[in-house]
Order: sequence, then structure tokens, then C-alpha cells
Amino acid sequence: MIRMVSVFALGLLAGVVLLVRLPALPEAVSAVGTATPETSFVPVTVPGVPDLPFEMDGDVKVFHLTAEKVIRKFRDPSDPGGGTREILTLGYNGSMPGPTIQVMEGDHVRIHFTNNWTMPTTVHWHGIELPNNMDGGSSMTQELVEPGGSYTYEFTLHQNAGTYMYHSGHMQAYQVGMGSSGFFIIHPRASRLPKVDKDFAFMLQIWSLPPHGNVPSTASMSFNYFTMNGMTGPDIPHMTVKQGEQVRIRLANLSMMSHPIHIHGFTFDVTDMGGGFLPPHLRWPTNTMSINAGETRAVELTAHTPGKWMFHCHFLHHIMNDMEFLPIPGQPHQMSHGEGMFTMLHVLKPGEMPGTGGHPGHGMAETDS
Ligand SMILES: [Cu+2]
Repeated sequence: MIRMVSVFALGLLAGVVLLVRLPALPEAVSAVGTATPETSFVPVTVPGVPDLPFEMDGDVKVFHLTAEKVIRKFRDPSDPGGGTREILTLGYNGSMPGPTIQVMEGDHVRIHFTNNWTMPTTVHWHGIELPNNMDGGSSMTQELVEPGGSYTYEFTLHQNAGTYMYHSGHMQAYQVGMGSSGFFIIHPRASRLPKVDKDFAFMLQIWSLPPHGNVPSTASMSFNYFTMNGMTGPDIPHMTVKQGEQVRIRLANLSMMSHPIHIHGFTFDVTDMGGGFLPPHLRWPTNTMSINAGETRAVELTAHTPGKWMFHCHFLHHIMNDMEFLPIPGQPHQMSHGEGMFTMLHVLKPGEMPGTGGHPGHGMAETDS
């Protein structure tokens, strides 16, 4: 167990380093961990987002989650120099999306929550089966947590491994619209799932930003910025894997639209529709997975062909922040600074090192796990 704590702490450190240094590109995220005999899973890498560390109190995993205002930097397409604009968001523990909670099937968790926002809130554990008064359903299931206040959530995870979330349970259109979100990953207790070598996750969010504005409007349904893990392209790290590896990519949508996520050059299997991993006979092959508001998905593929393969939303204006153009390979001067939900799966040839793939554009960040 100490080993797990240290692995997750390493992920936290890596994430913090990335968050602090986001304006400087390219950026690399260091390794998060590998499967261990007692757990037989690969910790999830949420590029650009740290893990939430925990400590053990007997058999209880104890977390500390704090709601905080977080400034993120979105590429500003109106800046010909490719500069960024500081955007006010609502996150947790200095991160937006909030830090990732990674636990095991059957774990008993205690989450001490503190509200450092300037408005009341609760935390809703999205998809988690738990006692009613732990559900964070605004003032309907608990007292609101006032600014400066705290609340302790505690429950046992009796459901199957899968991809779940947390987000504000109060004034959601505003608080979730301002960024309140985070992954809640339940790992399998036994190695009954097909093995993967790399496991990535992306949170999909959309924003309505006035020209040159720094505060998203949550009263508008005219969304003009599209992000993965709180980042705009080209700052969204690539997923870097080795040829032949099994790759899982998890997606969560806390935006008010659906997103058909598409990959070039591969057919992936949909392996989780949101209620835990599907049995093998229910997995289905495709190359585009639509994910609607409030849903999570996981897809898996074999990285059979080297190269840098586009991975993006196929609502094509969602890869055009402020309606800017997709980059044109080989013509850097025409490249956009305003890509939205757009990153790459970088499959390394044997002997190839990350960052040497010859991408003809901006120095996109590389994520390895
Ligand atoms: Cu989209």
C-alpha cells in the first residue's frame, strides 16, 4: 500500500510540475507507474492533471479535497504570436480539472472536503453508488458547505472498476460550467480485465468566452472554446506509447454538448460505456465514440502502426477555438494557435525516443506513462 501511495505521489508531483510550467512548451510529463504484482493495473495518466494523494487510517484511504479558484491559460487565437489568455475557473487543489482520485474496488474512502470558493457548494460523486447523505446533491441530501466550511464524505466502493467523476452538486450550471470536475477512477481488485500498457484519461469541457475576456459566461450556450483536461490545443500533451502496446483512453464529458471523439489510423474497441468495464462479448469496434453530457467512456486499441495520429472531436468547430483553423502540416506560418479538442497518439517506432517524431508544427507536449 505504501508503494501505491508513493506511485500516486509521483503522479501528483509530475502533474504539479506540468501545471506550473504550462506556458513553456514543449513539456514532458514523467512516468507515473507500471503494473505491480499485487494490483495488476496501470495507474491512469490524466495529462496535465495531478493525482490526489491519500494517507491510510487503518483500512481507510483518506483524501483532502479543497475547492479553489484556478487560473488556466488558454491559447488566444486572436494573438498572432500564439500567446495565452488567463481564464478564471473553479477547480480543486490548484488544478482544473481537479486532481484525480484513483482507488481500488472495495476500498473504504474518507474525503475531507474544504470549500475555499466564495459561494456555497457540495461535491457530487458522479456514478458512485453510495449512501444518500454522501451523494452531494445540493441542499437536498446534505447541508451546503459554506465558504470556508468543510464536510467529510465517507463511503465504501462496492461497484465494479470503471471511470467515474466528481463535480459540484450545487448551482451546477454555474459551478460545473466554470470547471468544477475531476476523475474518480476505480481500479480492479483482481486481474480479470485484459491487460493494457498505457491508460490515459481526458476531461472534455467547453467554454463561452467574450472577446478578450477572462471570465467564462455560464449563462451563454454559445461555446467558442473547447478543452481537454483544461488545456487548449496545441498545449494538450500527446499520448506517447510504444509500437505494439495496448492502450486505453478514457473520456469524460462535463460539458453541455456531446463530443464524437475520433482517432486516425486505428480501430478501437469501446470497453466501458460508463457503468464499469464491459464483458468481452459486449465490446464493439469503431473509430469514433460519441460521448454525451455527463457520460464517461473507455476505448482500447493496439498501437500497431508508428506515427503521430490525430485524436480529436469530430464536431470540427470543436477543434477551432474561436473558429480558428486546423494547423496545416508543413506550413507553420499558417498554423492556428487556437485548436480545441485536439491531440495526438504518438506511436514510437522501436528505438525512437519521445519528441523525435518530426511533427511539422509547434512543439506539442509529450505524455508518457
Ligand atoms: Cu466536441
